[in-house]
Amino acid sequence: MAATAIIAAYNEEATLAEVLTALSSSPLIHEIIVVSDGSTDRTVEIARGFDVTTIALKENRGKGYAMRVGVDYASNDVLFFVDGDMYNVTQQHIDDLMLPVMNGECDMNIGVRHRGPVLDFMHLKLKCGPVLSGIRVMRRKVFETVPQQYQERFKIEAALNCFCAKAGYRQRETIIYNLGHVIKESKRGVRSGLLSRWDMSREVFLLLFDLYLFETWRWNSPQDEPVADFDLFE
Ligand SMILES: Nc1nc2c(ncn2[C@@H]2O[C@H](COP(=O)(O)OP(=O)(O)OP(=O)(O)O)[C@@H](O)[C@H]2O)c(=O)[nH]1
Ligand SMILES: [Mg+2]
Repeated sequence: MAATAIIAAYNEEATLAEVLTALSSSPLIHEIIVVSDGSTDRTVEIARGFDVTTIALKENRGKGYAMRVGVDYASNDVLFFVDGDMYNVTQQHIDDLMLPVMNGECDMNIGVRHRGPVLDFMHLKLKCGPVLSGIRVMRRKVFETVPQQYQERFKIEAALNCFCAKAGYRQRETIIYNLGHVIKESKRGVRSGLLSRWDMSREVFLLLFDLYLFETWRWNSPQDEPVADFDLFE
């Protein structure tokens, strides 16, 4: 099975090169697509320095939309979504995430950063809170089960978990050790980072009611969205 790595990146100039270096060295990854989500820093320039497809959205459209654009351009059945703000990405991390899907053991494998034995146990075994990590590998059919109205901003991960389960596809979580990432408060400053974290948390919290209680997708058909304007560098 061939695989495409998709990085939806919004102003990730500090870490993107390291992520792309690691992905480019993996024999499991056959294509890499960077979707710059209206970045205003050097994200596009950095991506263009690698042998990858770069899609530069002219306006910021949110993470889920950027991922969807990446999926539309991907040529392969296995999709590896990677956040652009990680560091210390090793070949072992990539193998641990990719191989269960490539070997047909599951349809979606979510990479969960190790946070100590107690927190890992509460999160993954006792199911305290949703698993919202953005680093995940899946078959294309899993992404396509998500109704379009949930393929937006930070809704996408919670929606993938929900619709993957509803469709009966097999989902797995894999703990990843020693993977660093830069949090919003460091990237954007404390005030703006905290505001953005609040927005993201509120969006996901409200969404969980919709997904598991109100199920509004059953009667609300998606609105037509304006198609994003972008530059494509292949
Ligand atoms: N914040 C944000 N991230 C985006 C957007 N579009 C794409 N992304 C990318 O989505 C990934 C995750 O975004 P983050 O803001 O780091 O969210 P997070 O990792 O859940 O939260 P942190 O704990 O702050 O790291 C990164 O690779 C971003 O570059 C956007 O509009 N806003
Ligand atoms: Mg992050």
